[in-house]
Amino acid sequence: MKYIIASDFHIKYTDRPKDIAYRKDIEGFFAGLVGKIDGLILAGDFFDFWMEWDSKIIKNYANICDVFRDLKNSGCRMIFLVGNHELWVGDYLANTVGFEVYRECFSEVINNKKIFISHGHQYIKKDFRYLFLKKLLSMKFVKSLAHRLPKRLSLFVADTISTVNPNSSKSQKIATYTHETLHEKAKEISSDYDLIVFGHSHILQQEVFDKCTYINCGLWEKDRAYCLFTEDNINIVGNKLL
Ligand SMILES: [Mn+2]
Repeated sequence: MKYIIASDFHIKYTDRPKDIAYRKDIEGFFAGLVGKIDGLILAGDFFDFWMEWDSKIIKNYANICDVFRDLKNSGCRMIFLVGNHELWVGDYLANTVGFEVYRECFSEVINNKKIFISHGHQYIKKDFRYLFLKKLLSMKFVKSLAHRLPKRLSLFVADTISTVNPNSSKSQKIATYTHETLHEKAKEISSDYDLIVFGHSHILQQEVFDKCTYINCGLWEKDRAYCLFTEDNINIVGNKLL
């Protein structure tokens, strides 16, 4: 069974030319996988911000959802791990696109290997910005207010909140801490698994602990890398190689 595991695409819904081009590129990448893979696992933060209103979604995410539906219809198993940028994922991706949606982690034996996949943000105890946002976004009145505001206004607020300057020294400190914490976590549970994949750190990594391979797919925009997982191979590859 040929599986692809990838994370942290952080696709934005905005109409900036750069964001439109990035979305198109990713739609093309996934369209190219139709009929070629048996499983797709998205390990979190595929969307930079997700919101849904009953059965409606952000319109600039409609194309990629169509591509995912084509993948699903081609017989591909679709698994979606919710990242910290997607806390408002509701039923749409499961009911309308056909993903199996997991909020914490996904673990199963596939290709005779025991795998453990998680976005990983829940293991980062000292990321106070995330903890604050999580608390705010889990409040019922915040969610209901956001859903009653005009769409454009809620989306503008969301875009402002979710945009972080990755070069600030504070961001870099959090990035290093995140990277080290996830590496430690993987090491700690490595004796129970053959493959562990986390996202969130945005730092591309592949390491073998005894018989367990730990992979972090990095940041798609920068690395364009995913984990290719078959009966006889586990590896990070660039998207040009499939
Ligand atoms: Mn994340």
